[in-house]
Amino acid sequence: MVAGNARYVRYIIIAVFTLAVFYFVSNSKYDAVTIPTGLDHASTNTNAGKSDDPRNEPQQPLEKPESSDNAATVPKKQNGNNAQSPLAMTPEDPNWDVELVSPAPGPRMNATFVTLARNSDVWDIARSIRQVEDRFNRRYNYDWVFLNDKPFDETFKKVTTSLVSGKTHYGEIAEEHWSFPQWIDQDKAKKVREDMAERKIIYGDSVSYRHMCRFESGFFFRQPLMMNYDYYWRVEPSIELYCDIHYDPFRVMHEGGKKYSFVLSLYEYAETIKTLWDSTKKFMKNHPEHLAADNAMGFLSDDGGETYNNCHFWSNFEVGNLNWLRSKPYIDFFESLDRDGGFFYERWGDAPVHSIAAGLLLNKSDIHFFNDIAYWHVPFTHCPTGEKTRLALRCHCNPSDNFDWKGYSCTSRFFDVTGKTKPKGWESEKD
Ligand SMILES: Nc1nc2c(ncn2[C@@H]2O[C@H](COP(=O)(O)OP(=O)(O)OP(=O)(O)O)[C@@H](O)[C@H]2O)c(=O)[nH]1
Ligand SMILES: [Mg+2]
Repeated sequence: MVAGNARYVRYIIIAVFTLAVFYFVSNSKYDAVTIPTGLDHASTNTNAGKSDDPRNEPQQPLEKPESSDNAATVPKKQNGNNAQSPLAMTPEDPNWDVELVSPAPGPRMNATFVTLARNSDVWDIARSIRQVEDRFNRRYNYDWVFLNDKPFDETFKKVTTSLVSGKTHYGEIAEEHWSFPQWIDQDKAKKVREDMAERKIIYGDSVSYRHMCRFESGFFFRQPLMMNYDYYWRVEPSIELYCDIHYDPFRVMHEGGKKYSFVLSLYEYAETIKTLWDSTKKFMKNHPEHLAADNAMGFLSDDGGETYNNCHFWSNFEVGNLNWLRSKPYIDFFESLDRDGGFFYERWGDAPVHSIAAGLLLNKSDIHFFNDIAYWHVPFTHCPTGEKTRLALRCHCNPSDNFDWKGYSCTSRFFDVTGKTKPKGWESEKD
C-alpha cells in the first residue's frame, strides 16, 4: 500500500514537472529574426544570358566560412564592416540611400517636362511621373513645369514634388489664355456645342476642353515659366512608358537639329475640324514665306495640298523645340487660325494644329520619330518594332499592341514621305 502511494506521488511529480516544462517553453520570448546581410547575391541575379549587362559582372567573393564543417551555421558576410554601414530599412535610419543610382553622365539640355493638369488629376499624373522617373528622369533630373487654369492646391504640389527628381514649378494660366477671345460669337459657339452634344461627338459639348486645346495650340510655350527653357517634353496624366530610355531625348533633339517629335500618329475625327484645312490654305496663301522648302505636305495631304487627309501626330506625347513654337511662322499660323474661330465654332484639337504646323513650317528632317520610347495613352500603344530593341530596352509592352503599322495609323505614311526605312519586322505587325 505504501509502495502503491509512492507510485502515485511519483506520477503526480512527473506530471507537474512536464506541465512546468511545457509552460516555460511556450512562454519563452523569441529572439528577433536577424535579417541576414549580404546573402543571396547570386540567387537574385537572374538576368542571365547577356554578357555585356553590368549586372552580370562577377560579384565580390563572399568571405569564406571558417571551416566547411560550420558552413551551415556561420552567416555569410559581405565585404565591408556592418558596424560602419548599418542596414537602413526606413528613411529615418542613418545611411538611408536617397539617390539609389548615380546620375547619367553627359551634358544636360535647357529642357523641362511640362504638364497641364487640374488638381483632381493628381493621382493620374502621379502615375505618369513615376513612369517617367523610373524609366528615364531619375538619372537626368530634368525640371517639371505644371500649368493649371486654377491655383494648384497643396496636395498636388506636395505629391508631384515628392515624385520629380528635378525641380518643380507651378504656374497659373492668365485669363486671356484660357477664355473666349472677344471676336467669338458666343451664341454661335453655344449652338455648335449643343449640336455636337446631340451628335455625341466626344468632348463636343465641353467649353473647358476647347480652352485646353486652344491653350496647348497657342500659349503653353510662352507661359512665363516656360520662357526659361528651350525644349519641352509633354506628359499627360495616366500614360505608360514601357521601355527603359537609355539616352537623353532632349539631346537627340538638340544635336540632331530636330524641332518636333512623336511616337504615335493617326487620323483625326473629321467632324471636329471641318474647316481647319480651309483656314490652313488661307494662311498658306497669305504667308507663303513661312512654308519650309522641304516640308512634309505629303504627310498631310494626298493631293498636293488641296485637301487634308486628317493625319496628325498625337500630341499628348511631344518632345519639341520651344523656340520653334515661339517663332514668327508658328505664331502667325496660330493667330490666323485663332481669328477664324474654329477652336470654338468647331472643336479643333491641338494635335492637328501642331501637326499641320510641323508638316508645313518645318523641313521633313526636323521631325523625329522616337521608336525607342514605348508609350501608351488610352487607347493606343507604341511598342518598339524589333525584338532586339525591345529586349535591350527591357520593354514590357506586347508587340501585338503596337499601333504603328495598323491601318488607322499614319506612321507608315510618315516613313514613306520622309524616305526613311521602316524598322525590321514592321510587316508582321500590320493588321
Ligand atoms: N488645368 C486644366 N487642365 C485640363 C483641363 N482639361 C484638360 N486638362 C489637361 O489637358 C490635358 C489633355 O486633356 P485630356 O482630358 O487628357 O484630353 P485627351 O487626351 O484628349 O482625352 P482623354 O482621352 O480623356 O485623355 C491633360 O493633361 C489634362 O489634365 C482643364 O479644364 N483644366
Ligand atoms: Mg489625355
